[in-house]
Amino acid sequence: MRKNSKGKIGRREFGLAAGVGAASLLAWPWSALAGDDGRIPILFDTDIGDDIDDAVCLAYLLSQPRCELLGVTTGFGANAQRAKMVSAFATAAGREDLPIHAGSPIALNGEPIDMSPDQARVLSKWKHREDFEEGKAVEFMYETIMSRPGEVTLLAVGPLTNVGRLFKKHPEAAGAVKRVVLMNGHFKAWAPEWNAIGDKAATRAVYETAFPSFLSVPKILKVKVLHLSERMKPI
Ligand SMILES: [Ca+2]
Repeated sequence: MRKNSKGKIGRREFGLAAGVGAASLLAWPWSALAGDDGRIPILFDTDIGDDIDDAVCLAYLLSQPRCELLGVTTGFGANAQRAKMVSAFATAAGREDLPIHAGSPIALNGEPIDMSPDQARVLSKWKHREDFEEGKAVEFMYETIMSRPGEVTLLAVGPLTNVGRLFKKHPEAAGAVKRVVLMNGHFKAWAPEWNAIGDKAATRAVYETAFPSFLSVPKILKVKVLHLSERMKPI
């Protein structure tokens, strides 16, 4: 369990924050983001495997009929393991076809990311793919965005290594996304936020990039959107 300067942070707190990110995306500006078929095309970038939040978010996206989940990318170390966990969710949801790609385990400043996902210990109990190779996420993100210019919403709920690499390597992709939505930052002075400091260079790269539309959901917002819990019940 991660800690900040205020002490231990509960799993429910993290889970709710992730749900907020997804639910905010799908509930709030939906009509403006949806395609002709009424669904929102989404690329989901995650560091699933530590706290429960990203798993809640992924389950929500897989179960939400208004979401056209184009693919999932994993980051923040042990990324093939994290991709296997995404695969376990996708398989359980009947989405064996879901494109899943593992990111590079190297932060944008060149330092290796040494994080291993606690939840990988239960992988043996769940059917999943094994054929994941790290370092494939960015090109998949780029090709997906450029194949549908002006349509794709990129949702990231972990440290921004993959997202930062994407827009550093392919700056033209920044103008081709529909919207970038992050669960990132506090926007208060009391403590740094995990996703923001997980790869500081990548965070800087993303916040310095201009997008057609950009939303960063701060963790503190979770306390203001408890009413959205109704939307989480189908999970
Ligand atoms: Ca996360």
